[in-house]
Amino acid sequence: MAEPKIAQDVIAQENDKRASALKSDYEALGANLSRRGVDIEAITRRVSEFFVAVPSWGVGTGGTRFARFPGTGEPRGIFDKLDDCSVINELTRATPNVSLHIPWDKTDVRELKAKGDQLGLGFDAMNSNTFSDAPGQAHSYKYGSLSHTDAATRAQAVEHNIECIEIGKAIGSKALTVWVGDGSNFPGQSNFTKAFERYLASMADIYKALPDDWKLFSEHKMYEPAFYSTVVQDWGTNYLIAQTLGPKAHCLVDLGHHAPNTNIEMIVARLIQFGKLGGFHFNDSKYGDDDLDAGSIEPYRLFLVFNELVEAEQRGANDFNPAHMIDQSHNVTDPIESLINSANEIRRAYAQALIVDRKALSGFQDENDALMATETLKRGYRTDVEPILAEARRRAGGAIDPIATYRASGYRKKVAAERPASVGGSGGIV
Ligand SMILES: [Mn+2]
Repeated sequence: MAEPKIAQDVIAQENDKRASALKSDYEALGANLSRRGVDIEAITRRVSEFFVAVPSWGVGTGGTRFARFPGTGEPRGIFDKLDDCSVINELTRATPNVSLHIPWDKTDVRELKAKGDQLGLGFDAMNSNTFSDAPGQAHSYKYGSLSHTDAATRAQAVEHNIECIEIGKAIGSKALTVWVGDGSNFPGQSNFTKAFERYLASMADIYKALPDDWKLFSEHKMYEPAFYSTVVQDWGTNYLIAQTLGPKAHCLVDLGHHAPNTNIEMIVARLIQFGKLGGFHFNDSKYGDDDLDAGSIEPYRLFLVFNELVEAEQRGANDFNPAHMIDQSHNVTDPIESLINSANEIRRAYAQALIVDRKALSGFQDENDALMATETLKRGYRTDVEPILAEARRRAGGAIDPIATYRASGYRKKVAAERPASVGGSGGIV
Protein backbone atom coordinates (compact mmCIF):
# COMPACT_ATOMS: atom_id res chain seq x y z
CA MET A 1 0.00 0.00 0.00
CA ALA A 2 1.41 3.33 -1.03
CA GLU A 3 2.28 5.84 1.68
CA PRO A 4 1.13 9.31 0.59
CA LYS A 5 3.22 12.46 1.10
CA ILE A 6 0.12 14.70 1.08
CA ALA A 7 -2.40 13.99 3.84
CA GLN A 8 -5.66 12.62 2.49
CA ASP A 9 -7.69 14.98 4.65
CA VAL A 10 -5.98 18.02 3.07
CA ILE A 11 -7.06 16.82 -0.38
CA ALA A 12 -10.56 16.05 0.93
CA GLN A 13 -10.93 19.49 2.59
CA GLU A 14 -9.71 21.34 -0.50
CA ASN A 15 -11.94 19.26 -2.78
CA ASP A 16 -14.98 19.92 -0.57
CA LYS A 17 -14.55 23.65 -1.21
CA ARG A 18 -14.74 23.12 -4.95
CA ALA A 19 -16.98 20.04 -5.40
CA SER A 20 -20.26 21.82 -5.99
CA ALA A 21 -18.86 24.26 -8.58
CA LEU A 22 -17.16 21.38 -10.38
CA LYS A 23 -20.38 19.37 -10.47
CA SER A 24 -22.22 22.23 -12.07
CA ASP A 25 -19.41 23.00 -14.57
CA TYR A 26 -19.08 19.32 -15.49
CA GLU A 27 -22.82 19.01 -16.13
CA ALA A 28 -22.84 22.15 -18.26
CA LEU A 29 -19.90 20.94 -20.33
CA GLY A 30 -21.51 17.50 -20.61
CA ALA A 31 -24.68 19.08 -22.03
CA ASN A 32 -22.65 21.18 -24.46
CA LEU A 33 -20.63 18.18 -25.68
CA SER A 34 -23.73 16.05 -25.92
CA ARG A 35 -25.21 18.51 -28.43
CA ARG A 36 -22.02 17.94 -30.45
CA GLY A 37 -22.46 14.16 -30.27
CA VAL A 38 -19.67 13.69 -27.73
CA ASP A 39 -20.14 11.62 -24.56
CA ILE A 40 -18.32 13.44 -21.76
CA GLU A 41 -17.99 10.24 -19.73
CA ALA A 42 -16.06 8.55 -22.53
CA ILE A 43 -13.66 11.51 -22.70
CA THR A 44 -13.19 11.60 -18.92
CA ARG A 45 -12.41 7.88 -18.94
CA ARG A 46 -9.79 8.27 -21.69
CA VAL A 47 -8.20 11.22 -19.90
CA SER A 48 -8.05 9.21 -16.65
CA GLU A 49 -6.11 6.50 -18.47
CA PHE A 50 -3.57 8.90 -19.94
CA PHE A 51 -0.29 9.20 -18.04
CA VAL A 52 2.91 11.14 -18.49
CA ALA A 53 6.22 10.32 -16.79
CA VAL A 54 8.01 12.97 -14.75
CA PRO A 55 11.79 13.28 -14.94
CA SER A 56 13.70 12.78 -11.69
CA TRP A 57 15.91 15.73 -12.66
CA GLY A 58 12.87 17.98 -13.09
CA VAL A 59 12.07 18.25 -9.38
CA GLY A 60 15.37 19.98 -8.63
CA THR A 61 15.65 23.68 -9.45
CA GLY A 62 17.36 24.16 -12.81
CA GLY A 63 19.61 26.90 -13.97
CA THR A 64 21.13 28.50 -17.01
CA ARG A 65 24.74 28.67 -18.14
CA PHE A 66 24.84 32.02 -16.33
CA ALA A 67 23.67 30.97 -12.90
CA ARG A 68 21.48 28.73 -10.86
CA PHE A 69 19.33 30.15 -8.09
CA PRO A 70 18.48 27.31 -5.71
CA GLY A 71 14.95 26.91 -4.38
CA THR A 72 14.02 25.96 -0.83
CA GLY A 73 13.75 22.36 0.25
CA GLU A 74 15.48 21.06 -2.85
CA PRO A 75 15.80 17.27 -3.04
CA ARG A 76 19.16 16.03 -1.75
CA GLY A 77 19.19 12.87 -3.81
CA ILE A 78 17.07 10.36 -5.64
CA PHE A 79 14.98 9.38 -2.60
CA ASP A 80 13.94 12.99 -1.94
CA LYS A 81 13.30 13.35 -5.69
CA LEU A 82 10.96 10.35 -5.59
CA ASP A 83 9.09 11.88 -2.64
CA ASP A 84 8.56 15.06 -4.69
CA CYS A 85 7.49 13.03 -7.73
CA SER A 86 4.96 11.24 -5.53
CA VAL A 87 3.44 14.58 -4.48
CA ILE A 88 2.86 15.42 -8.16
CA ASN A 89 1.16 12.08 -8.76
CA GLU A 90 -0.93 12.19 -5.60
CA LEU A 91 -2.42 15.54 -6.62
CA THR A 92 -2.74 14.99 -10.38
CA ARG A 93 -3.11 11.19 -10.62
CA ALA A 94 -1.51 11.64 -14.03
CA THR A 95 2.15 10.85 -13.31
CA PRO A 96 2.57 7.37 -11.80
CA ASN A 97 6.00 6.82 -13.41
CA VAL A 98 9.39 8.47 -13.01
CA SER A 99 12.15 8.62 -15.60
CA LEU A 100 15.58 8.19 -14.02
CA HIS A 101 18.90 9.61 -15.08
CA ILE A 102 22.15 7.71 -14.58
CA PRO A 103 24.60 8.46 -12.99
CA TRP A 104 22.70 11.27 -11.20
CA ASP A 105 20.21 8.82 -9.67
CA LYS A 106 22.55 5.88 -9.26
CA THR A 107 22.07 4.00 -6.00
CA ASP A 108 21.23 0.54 -4.69
CA VAL A 109 18.60 -0.85 -7.07
CA ARG A 110 16.75 -2.80 -4.36
CA GLU A 111 16.33 0.40 -2.34
CA LEU A 112 15.15 2.23 -5.47
CA LYS A 113 12.55 -0.42 -6.18
CA ALA A 114 11.43 -0.52 -2.53
CA LYS A 115 11.06 3.28 -2.45
CA GLY A 116 9.04 3.23 -5.67
CA ASP A 117 6.76 0.52 -4.27
CA GLN A 118 6.36 2.43 -1.02
CA LEU A 119 5.20 5.53 -2.90
CA GLY A 120 3.21 3.68 -5.54
CA LEU A 121 5.55 4.88 -8.29
CA GLY A 122 6.92 2.92 -11.25
CA PHE A 123 9.93 3.62 -13.45
CA ASP A 124 9.75 4.83 -17.02
CA ALA A 125 12.58 5.08 -19.59
CA MET A 126 16.16 5.14 -18.30
CA ASN A 127 18.30 8.07 -19.42
CA SER A 128 22.03 7.68 -19.94
CA ASN A 129 24.53 10.51 -19.63
CA THR A 130 27.56 10.71 -21.89
CA PHE A 131 27.36 14.49 -22.25
CA SER A 132 29.30 15.17 -19.06
CA ASP A 133 32.13 13.43 -17.27
CA ALA A 134 31.36 11.42 -14.15
CA PRO A 135 33.96 11.74 -11.39
CA GLY A 136 36.88 9.36 -11.92
CA GLN A 137 35.91 8.09 -15.36
CA ALA A 138 38.86 6.98 -17.51
CA HIS A 139 38.06 8.85 -20.74
CA SER A 140 36.60 12.34 -21.14
CA TYR A 141 33.55 13.16 -23.28
CA LYS A 142 34.81 16.65 -24.04
CA TYR A 143 35.10 15.75 -27.73
CA GLY A 144 32.20 13.32 -27.89
CA SER A 145 31.09 9.93 -26.61
CA LEU A 146 29.39 7.36 -28.84
CA SER A 147 30.90 9.05 -31.93
CA HIS A 148 34.29 9.89 -30.39
CA THR A 149 37.35 9.39 -32.60
CA ASP A 150 38.92 7.27 -29.84
CA ALA A 151 37.70 3.66 -29.64
CA ALA A 152 38.25 3.36 -25.88
CA THR A 153 36.09 6.44 -25.22
CA ARG A 154 33.35 5.01 -27.43
CA ALA A 155 33.56 1.66 -25.61
CA GLN A 156 33.26 3.41 -22.25
CA ALA A 157 30.11 5.23 -23.47
CA VAL A 158 28.60 1.98 -24.77
CA GLU A 159 29.36 0.30 -21.45
CA HIS A 160 27.62 3.11 -19.55
CA ASN A 161 24.48 2.67 -21.64
CA ILE A 162 24.51 -1.08 -21.01
CA GLU A 163 24.81 -0.36 -17.28
CA CYS A 164 21.68 1.84 -17.58
CA ILE A 165 19.83 -1.10 -19.15
CA GLU A 166 20.94 -3.36 -16.29
CA ILE A 167 19.73 -0.88 -13.65
CA GLY A 168 16.47 -0.45 -15.58
CA LYS A 169 15.90 -4.21 -15.72
CA ALA A 170 16.17 -4.40 -11.92
CA ILE A 171 13.53 -1.70 -11.33
CA GLY A 172 11.02 -2.55 -14.05
CA SER A 173 11.90 -0.05 -16.77
CA LYS A 174 11.31 -1.05 -20.40
CA ALA A 175 13.19 1.59 -22.38
CA LEU A 176 16.50 3.38 -22.72
CA THR A 177 16.70 6.95 -23.99
CA VAL A 178 20.00 7.95 -25.54
CA TRP A 179 20.86 11.56 -26.11
CA VAL A 180 24.41 12.56 -26.90
CA GLY A 181 25.99 16.00 -26.89
CA ASP A 182 28.38 14.89 -29.63
CA GLY A 183 29.00 17.42 -32.37
CA SER A 184 31.33 20.20 -33.40
CA ASN A 185 31.75 23.93 -32.92
CA PHE A 186 33.70 24.68 -36.11
CA PRO A 187 33.30 23.80 -39.76
CA GLY A 188 35.93 21.19 -40.55
CA GLN A 189 36.33 20.12 -36.91
CA SER A 190 34.45 16.88 -37.50
CA ASN A 191 33.89 14.64 -40.49
CA PHE A 192 30.08 14.36 -40.62
CA THR A 193 30.05 10.94 -42.26
CA LYS A 194 32.73 9.28 -40.17
CA ALA A 195 31.26 10.65 -36.92
CA PHE A 196 27.82 9.27 -37.82
CA GLU A 197 29.32 5.91 -38.81
CA ARG A 198 31.03 5.67 -35.43
CA TYR A 199 27.80 6.68 -33.65
CA LEU A 200 25.78 4.02 -35.50
CA ALA A 201 28.34 1.32 -34.68
CA SER A 202 28.25 2.25 -30.97
CA MET A 203 24.44 2.30 -30.96
CA ALA A 204 24.41 -1.14 -32.62
CA ASP A 205 26.45 -2.46 -29.67
CA ILE A 206 23.94 -0.95 -27.21
CA TYR A 207 21.04 -2.34 -29.25
CA LYS A 208 22.53 -5.84 -28.96
CA ALA A 209 22.35 -5.57 -25.15
CA LEU A 210 18.68 -4.52 -25.20
CA PRO A 211 16.15 -7.10 -23.89
CA ASP A 212 13.53 -8.18 -26.42
CA ASP A 213 10.69 -6.39 -24.63
CA TRP A 214 12.59 -3.10 -24.40
CA LYS A 215 12.68 -0.08 -26.70
CA LEU A 216 15.65 2.08 -27.57
CA PHE A 217 14.84 5.78 -28.00
CA SER A 218 17.27 8.04 -29.81
CA GLU A 219 16.71 11.76 -29.23
CA HIS A 220 17.70 14.39 -31.75
CA LYS A 221 18.75 17.94 -30.85
CA MET A 222 19.56 20.70 -33.26
CA TYR A 223 22.30 22.44 -31.27
CA GLU A 224 23.86 22.81 -27.84
CA PRO A 225 26.26 21.96 -26.31
CA ALA A 226 27.77 21.75 -29.81
CA PHE A 227 26.98 24.96 -31.70
CA TYR A 228 27.93 24.19 -35.30
CA SER A 229 26.80 20.61 -35.85
CA THR A 230 25.39 17.82 -33.75
CA VAL A 231 25.70 14.17 -34.74
CA VAL A 232 22.00 13.51 -34.09
CA GLN A 233 20.72 16.85 -35.28
CA ASP A 234 17.28 16.38 -36.76
CA TRP A 235 14.39 13.98 -37.18
CA GLY A 236 15.76 12.75 -40.52
CA THR A 237 18.99 11.64 -38.86
CA ASN A 238 16.96 10.20 -36.02
CA TYR A 239 14.80 8.21 -38.44
CA LEU A 240 17.91 6.82 -40.15
CA ILE A 241 19.19 5.65 -36.76
CA ALA A 242 15.95 3.88 -35.85
CA GLN A 243 15.72 2.36 -39.34
CA THR A 244 19.33 1.14 -39.28
CA LEU A 245 19.25 -0.34 -35.79
CA GLY A 246 16.07 -2.41 -36.03
CA PRO A 247 12.51 -2.86 -34.77
CA LYS A 248 13.23 -2.05 -31.11
CA ALA A 249 14.67 1.35 -32.06
CA HIS A 250 12.37 4.39 -32.19
CA CYS A 251 12.69 8.16 -32.42
CA LEU A 252 12.13 10.38 -29.42
CA VAL A 253 10.76 13.84 -30.14
CA ASP A 254 11.73 16.51 -27.61
CA LEU A 255 9.50 19.47 -28.47
CA GLY A 256 12.31 21.94 -27.69
CA HIS A 257 14.89 20.38 -30.00
CA HIS A 258 13.87 22.02 -33.27
CA ALA A 259 14.48 25.28 -35.04
CA PRO A 260 11.86 27.97 -34.34
CA ASN A 261 8.76 27.62 -36.54
CA THR A 262 9.46 23.98 -37.38
CA ASN A 263 6.24 22.09 -38.06
CA ILE A 264 6.70 19.56 -35.25
CA GLU A 265 3.24 18.05 -35.59
CA MET A 266 4.06 17.07 -39.15
CA ILE A 267 7.29 15.40 -38.02
CA VAL A 268 5.17 13.48 -35.52
CA ALA A 269 2.78 12.41 -38.30
CA ARG A 270 5.67 11.21 -40.49
CA LEU A 271 7.24 9.16 -37.71
CA ILE A 272 3.88 7.59 -36.88
CA GLN A 273 3.25 6.74 -40.54
CA PHE A 274 6.47 4.75 -40.69
CA GLY A 275 6.13 3.11 -37.26
CA LYS A 276 9.06 4.94 -35.69
CA LEU A 277 7.57 7.34 -33.18
CA GLY A 278 9.02 6.26 -29.83
CA GLY A 279 7.69 9.03 -27.67
CA PHE A 280 8.06 12.55 -26.39
CA HIS A 281 9.92 14.84 -24.12
CA PHE A 282 7.27 17.48 -23.48
CA ASN A 283 8.24 21.07 -22.75
CA ASP A 284 7.81 24.41 -24.48
CA SER A 285 10.07 27.06 -25.96
CA LYS A 286 10.10 30.49 -27.50
CA TYR A 287 13.57 30.75 -29.06
CA GLY A 288 15.41 27.46 -28.82
CA ASP A 289 15.69 24.66 -26.33
CA ASP A 290 14.31 26.84 -23.55
CA ASP A 291 12.92 23.94 -21.49
CA LEU A 292 9.87 25.97 -20.44
CA ASP A 293 6.72 24.38 -19.05
CA ALA A 294 4.61 22.35 -21.48
CA GLY A 295 1.81 24.45 -22.93
CA SER A 296 3.12 27.71 -21.47
CA ILE A 297 4.17 29.37 -24.75
CA GLU A 298 2.44 27.58 -27.61
CA PRO A 299 -0.51 25.60 -26.26
CA TYR A 300 -2.01 25.39 -29.77
CA ARG A 301 1.07 23.56 -31.02
CA LEU A 302 0.78 21.09 -28.15
CA PHE A 303 -2.84 20.53 -29.18
CA LEU A 304 -1.81 20.01 -32.82
CA VAL A 305 0.72 17.36 -31.73
CA PHE A 306 -2.05 15.61 -29.80
CA ASN A 307 -4.34 15.94 -32.78
CA GLU A 308 -1.90 13.72 -34.69
CA LEU A 309 -1.67 11.27 -31.78
CA VAL A 310 -5.44 10.93 -31.43
CA GLU A 311 -5.85 10.59 -35.17
CA ALA A 312 -3.26 7.79 -35.21
CA GLU A 313 -4.82 6.11 -32.19
CA GLN A 314 -8.28 6.15 -33.76
CA ARG A 315 -7.17 4.81 -37.13
CA GLY A 316 -5.16 2.06 -35.39
CA ALA A 317 -1.77 3.10 -36.74
CA ASN A 318 0.83 0.36 -36.87
CA ASP A 319 3.42 0.02 -34.06
CA PHE A 320 1.92 3.03 -32.28
CA ASN A 321 2.43 3.18 -28.54
CA PRO A 322 4.40 6.34 -27.79
CA ALA A 323 5.99 7.04 -24.41
CA HIS A 324 4.99 10.33 -22.80
CA MET A 325 7.63 12.04 -20.69
CA ILE A 326 8.25 15.58 -19.49
CA ASP A 327 11.71 17.15 -19.88
CA GLN A 328 11.84 20.68 -18.49
CA SER A 329 14.03 22.98 -16.44
CA HIS A 330 12.39 25.00 -13.70
CA ASN A 331 14.44 28.07 -12.92
CA VAL A 332 11.94 30.52 -11.44
CA THR A 333 9.07 28.33 -10.19
CA ASP A 334 8.62 25.63 -7.57
CA PRO A 335 9.44 22.57 -9.73
CA ILE A 336 6.59 20.57 -8.19
CA GLU A 337 4.08 23.26 -9.21
CA SER A 338 5.51 23.46 -12.74
CA LEU A 339 5.32 19.69 -13.19
CA ILE A 340 1.75 19.58 -11.83
CA ASN A 341 0.74 22.26 -14.31
CA SER A 342 2.60 20.62 -17.18
CA ALA A 343 0.96 17.23 -16.58
CA ASN A 344 -2.42 19.01 -16.62
CA GLU A 345 -1.60 20.93 -19.80
CA ILE A 346 -0.60 17.71 -21.56
CA ARG A 347 -3.85 16.05 -20.51
CA ARG A 348 -5.72 19.18 -21.61
CA ALA A 349 -4.28 18.96 -25.13
CA TYR A 350 -5.23 15.28 -25.23
CA ALA A 351 -8.82 15.97 -24.11
CA GLN A 352 -9.19 18.81 -26.64
CA ALA A 353 -7.94 16.52 -29.41
CA LEU A 354 -10.33 13.76 -28.33
CA ILE A 355 -13.40 15.95 -28.81
CA VAL A 356 -12.55 17.00 -32.36
CA ASP A 357 -15.24 15.83 -34.79
CA ARG A 358 -12.97 13.64 -36.93
CA LYS A 359 -15.65 12.53 -39.34
CA ALA A 360 -16.54 16.13 -40.14
CA LEU A 361 -12.86 17.07 -40.37
CA SER A 362 -12.13 14.27 -42.81
CA GLY A 363 -15.13 15.34 -44.93
CA PHE A 364 -13.96 18.95 -45.11
CA GLN A 365 -10.45 17.77 -46.03
CA ASP A 366 -11.83 15.66 -48.88
CA GLU A 367 -13.95 18.57 -50.11
CA ASN A 368 -10.99 20.98 -49.88
CA ASP A 369 -12.98 23.21 -47.55
CA ALA A 370 -9.96 24.75 -45.83
CA LEU A 371 -11.92 27.15 -43.64
CA MET A 372 -14.34 24.58 -42.22
CA ALA A 373 -11.54 22.02 -41.78
CA THR A 374 -9.46 24.35 -39.66
CA GLU A 375 -12.54 25.59 -37.75
CA THR A 376 -13.52 22.00 -36.96
CA LEU A 377 -10.08 21.39 -35.54
CA LYS A 378 -10.01 24.63 -33.62
CA ARG A 379 -13.39 24.00 -32.08
CA GLY A 380 -11.81 21.23 -30.04
CA TYR A 381 -9.01 23.56 -28.97
CA ARG A 382 -11.42 26.35 -28.01
CA THR A 383 -13.42 24.07 -25.69
CA ASP A 384 -12.65 24.60 -22.02
CA VAL A 385 -12.10 21.01 -20.88
CA GLU A 386 -10.97 21.91 -17.36
CA PRO A 387 -14.06 20.29 -15.75
CA ILE A 388 -13.08 16.99 -17.43
CA LEU A 389 -9.51 17.24 -16.15
CA ALA A 390 -10.63 18.17 -12.64
CA GLU A 391 -13.27 15.43 -12.52
CA ALA A 392 -10.71 12.84 -13.71
CA ARG A 393 -8.38 13.90 -10.90
CA ARG A 394 -11.15 13.91 -8.30
CA ARG A 395 -12.41 10.44 -9.21
CA ALA A 396 -8.88 9.02 -9.00
CA GLY A 397 -8.32 10.49 -5.52
CA GLY A 398 -6.43 13.57 -6.67
CA ALA A 399 -7.12 17.26 -6.23
CA ILE A 400 -9.74 19.32 -8.06
CA ASP A 401 -7.29 22.23 -7.85
CA PRO A 402 -3.86 20.61 -7.44
CA ILE A 403 -1.81 23.81 -7.12
CA ALA A 404 -4.07 25.31 -4.42
CA THR A 405 -4.10 21.97 -2.61
CA TYR A 406 -0.31 21.67 -2.83
CA ARG A 407 0.08 25.15 -1.34
CA ALA A 408 -2.46 24.38 1.39
CA SER A 409 -0.56 21.19 2.29
CA GLY A 410 2.57 23.10 3.34
CA TYR A 411 4.75 20.39 1.74
CA ARG A 412 7.49 22.73 0.53
CA LYS A 413 7.79 24.40 3.92
CA LYS A 414 7.98 21.03 5.61
CA VAL A 415 10.75 19.67 3.36
CA ALA A 416 12.61 22.99 3.51
CA ALA A 417 12.99 22.40 7.24
CA GLU A 418 14.33 18.88 6.64
CA ARG A 419 16.55 19.50 3.63
CA PRO A 420 19.46 21.92 3.96
CA ALA A 421 19.81 24.62 1.30
CA SER A 422 21.97 23.53 -1.62
CA VAL A 423 24.40 25.63 -3.59
CA GLY A 424 25.22 23.61 -6.69
CA GLY A 425 23.56 20.44 -7.81
CA SER A 426 22.91 18.99 -11.20
CA GLY A 427 20.89 21.20 -13.49
CA GLY A 428 21.61 19.24 -16.65
CA ILE A 429 18.77 19.13 -19.10
CA VAL A 430 18.79 17.16 -22.33
MN1 LIG B 1 14.94 15.79 -23.82
